[in-house]
Amino acid sequence: METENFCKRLPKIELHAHLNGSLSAASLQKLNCLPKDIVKYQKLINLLPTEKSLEECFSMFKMAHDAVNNKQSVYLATKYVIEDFYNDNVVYLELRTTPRSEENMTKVDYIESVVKAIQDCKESITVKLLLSIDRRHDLKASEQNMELIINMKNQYPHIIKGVDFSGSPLVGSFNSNLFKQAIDNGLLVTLHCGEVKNVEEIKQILQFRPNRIGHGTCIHPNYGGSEEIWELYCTTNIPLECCLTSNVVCGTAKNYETHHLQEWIKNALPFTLSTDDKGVFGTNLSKELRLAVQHLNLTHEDLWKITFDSINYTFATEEEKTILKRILQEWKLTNHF
Ligand code: 6MZ
Repeated sequence: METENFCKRLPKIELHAHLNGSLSAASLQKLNCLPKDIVKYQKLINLLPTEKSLEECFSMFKMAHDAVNNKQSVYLATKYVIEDFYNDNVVYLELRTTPRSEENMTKVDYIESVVKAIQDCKESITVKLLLSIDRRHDLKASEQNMELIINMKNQYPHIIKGVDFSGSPLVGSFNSNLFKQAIDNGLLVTLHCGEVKNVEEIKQILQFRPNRIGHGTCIHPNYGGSEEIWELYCTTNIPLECCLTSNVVCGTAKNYETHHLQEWIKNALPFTLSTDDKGVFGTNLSKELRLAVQHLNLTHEDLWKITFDSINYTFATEEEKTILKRILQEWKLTNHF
């Protein structure tokens, strides 16, 4: 089977997707996003990677936030994003989003609209929700958000599975006590870690031992980290959510060939391939897998194994994991690769 076809048809696992960054231009159009904003969005997607910076990428989220600002649009946005992943043969999706209040919508309304769209999802795809704590918020606001997240998790324990720590890595700081509360209340934790150089914070995050980390760009000494934090990371066995295109487009990785994932591959460390913000970065999971074959010399067998192993890193139940493993095994048998 040729690579494009293989990557498209493989039943895939997506563990790092931000809801509002995952909206395609077509979905934004359906959500009545202003035409001038859509043009800007598409132009940004088409710029050469080096022309963009992390800050420019972050300005893109405002467009989606302006269009997704009431219960109905949050519901629809979630549905569109799930449909896109389903159409790309993603069988298990962890969607993450930052609870947001707007003029006619409380944070509870926001979360409930996302949950409802997940519950109403008819396609054969399993979707779980992770709620994000934004780095921009101060400790008091983050504590209030964490309290809300814990309350909502208690209401929807089969859907809300975890907490994420995200937002511009250029602001804010990590607070371990805050996330300890999440763990104490039965939530799993994934933390954006080392998207930019910040040895001290990376050390704090690794010592906290989250269930997964996102990006991990600047941990290895050759990529702006240090021997100490790399060695620490290697002892933890924490799976990395790797977002190739996001890192290249944001300029935090120079290119695909020299991407820091090479260190994970070389040292047989656990990782999963993800899209991050497929709308903003004009990608999808099939494409991310293809890029790993093209630029990082992974084989089809490697992709199958990475996907299969990713099942163990999900926040799904053991029963759900068993079903997903069966899907992958059956697919391998029927496709003889
Ligand atoms: C860190 C990111 C991100 O939450 O409104 N977000 N945080 N690093 C990244 N790498 C590029 N990409 C997205 O989705 C958009 C929000 O996700 C976070 C940012 O806080 C952004 O505002 P939601 O659904």
